Amino acid sequence: MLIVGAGFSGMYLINRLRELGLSVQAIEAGSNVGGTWYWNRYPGARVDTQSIEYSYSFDPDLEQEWVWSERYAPQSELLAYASHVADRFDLRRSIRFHTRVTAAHWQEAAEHWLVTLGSSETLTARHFILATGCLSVPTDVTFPGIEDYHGRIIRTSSWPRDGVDFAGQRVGIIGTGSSAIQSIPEIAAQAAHLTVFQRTPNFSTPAHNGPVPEDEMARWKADPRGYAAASKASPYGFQNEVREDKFISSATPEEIEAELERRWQIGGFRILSAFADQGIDEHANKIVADFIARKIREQVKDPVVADKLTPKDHPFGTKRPCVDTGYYATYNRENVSLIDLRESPIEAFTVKGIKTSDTEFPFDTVILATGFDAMTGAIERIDIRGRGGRTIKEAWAAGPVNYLGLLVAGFPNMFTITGPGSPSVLTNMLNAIEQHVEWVSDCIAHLAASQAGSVEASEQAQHAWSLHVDQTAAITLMPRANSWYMGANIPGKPRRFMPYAGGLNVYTDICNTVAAKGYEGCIIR
Ligand code: FAD
Ligand code: N01
Repeated sequence: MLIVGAGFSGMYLINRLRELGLSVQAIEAGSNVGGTWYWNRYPGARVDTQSIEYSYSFDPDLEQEWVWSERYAPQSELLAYASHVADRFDLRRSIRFHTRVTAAHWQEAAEHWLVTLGSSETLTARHFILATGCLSVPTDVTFPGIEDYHGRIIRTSSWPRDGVDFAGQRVGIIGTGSSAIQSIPEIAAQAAHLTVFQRTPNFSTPAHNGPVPEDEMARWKADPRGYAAASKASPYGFQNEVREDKFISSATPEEIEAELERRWQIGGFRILSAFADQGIDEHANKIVADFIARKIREQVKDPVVADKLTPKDHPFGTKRPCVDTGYYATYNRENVSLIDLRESPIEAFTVKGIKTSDTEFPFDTVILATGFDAMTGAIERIDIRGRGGRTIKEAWAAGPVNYLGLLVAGFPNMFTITGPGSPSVLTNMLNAIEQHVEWVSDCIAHLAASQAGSVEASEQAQHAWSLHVDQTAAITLMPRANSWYMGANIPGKPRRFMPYAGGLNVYTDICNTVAAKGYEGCIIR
């Protein structure tokens, strides 16, 4: 059993598969567990899903012994949690760190995978499980002249482990996604000057971080199992007061305003599910977007800057919304400036800094908060070859296709955890991970019990599922944005809405039904 990755997916897989009595080996490129929380150490990095929900719930004792200090835990605490879980379940003895999986070739006769580590070492494994993360490979964005720049360049996604002292520095940051929106207020508070290079503004709502709210904590304490179950049984994998019965089209302006304001005051993602039609109806969505635009104007003193920070090219929720602590107010600081790259694009890096079409900016440090080759990036960077030597890149040339986001036709005994075609990044990932790990483990146990050598998706099941994923996305406004969900942030990447937009609850029911029907749609030999 070979697992690639030792983030929260790989860690739970090790534990679960060991419980089945299977021999497990995980391979991790980093030097420790934690995945996302091991790599992304930029200032301000924290979850934007409430920590009491963004936790494992497979072990009641673990649940009780770990107490989160804040509603949205910081990266350091998330990494400490990952480390605690690794110690508690003795996971590290099954993980080989500092090692990258570079290739995996299915061996037809032997019915196993031949897996290459680094440049030459090989291992064999009957099952090959990709727990490689949806947001683990940074984009390889580059700029002319970047190699001539004499200052320091740092990516948010591989932040130096010993931190960075920005005191007295002139700092530039490229990007205004979640990573930038979390780090900008913190860097601005330290640096002499911070220049933000924005190509496209994003919607961001306030975190209102602090201790876990008392009513929420009381509900969790009264029934932690029930609390976790309720999160898992919701479309987002966290409790967000999803209103499937309340429509903007039939509400009065006063009702809409009151509801949006109430949710804004709670903070986080709460405003994402205020009305059932905001994600599917352009007019309804515009009302929510206008409400947020007004909130941006209220926070930013300079109306020109506020206007530049207001998204106009995509409906709210169609790119992953950001959650911030003081992001917009940061632009009221004397030492922060916003450069709109639509008005003055970056032409090149120079020895001293960055040159746009009208100005040269000298910087001591430039931060690239330029995002990830999401969902397929880490998988396609491995030379994976299935039946007949067909590569995963060939199979996914027109965008990722698979069955349930878990199995790919022609790639036997290969599973993807929170891969494309599953709810994954549209949900609280901890719950999406637990659901996938449990389904995969049960499937492997089923194979063992029936003495079968392999499982893979049938072409028909894969086709039907991929069509369902496309059709579900098409009901929503999601495909309208140039988002990483669509692969639009990577030049040449096929445009296909990658996650499954049907909700974690609906998806879990489908997966359970498939399993109950003897893994319907799978070829088991
Ligand atoms: P990862 O944590 O990405 O771990 C994958 C691991 O696989 C990595 O350690 C990587 O080094 C390793 N790996 C990949 N390829 C190879 C290879 N070829 N060989 C060896 N090792 C390899 N989700 C939420 O639900 N809520 C949040 O608030 C949230 N916040 C986030 C904040 C940031 C900054 C980012 C980047 C993501 C966030 N996410 C959030 C998504 C987050 O990725 C998931 O919640 C979760 O941590 C994913 O766990 P994972 O184990 O599946 O993947
Ligand atoms: O990346 P992004 P991220 N020139 O892709 C810009 C999760 N996450 O790391 O939109 C100039 O969102 C790009 O501009 P544009 C979360 O799922 C969660 O911030 O392409 N700019 C954009 O502004 C999130 O969605 C948290 O026009 C360039 C930015 O870089 C996902 O990870 C925190 C450029 C990239 O934004 C990714 O977030 C962090 C170029 N050549 C991450 N190329 C939480 O809060 C790119 N950009 C929990």
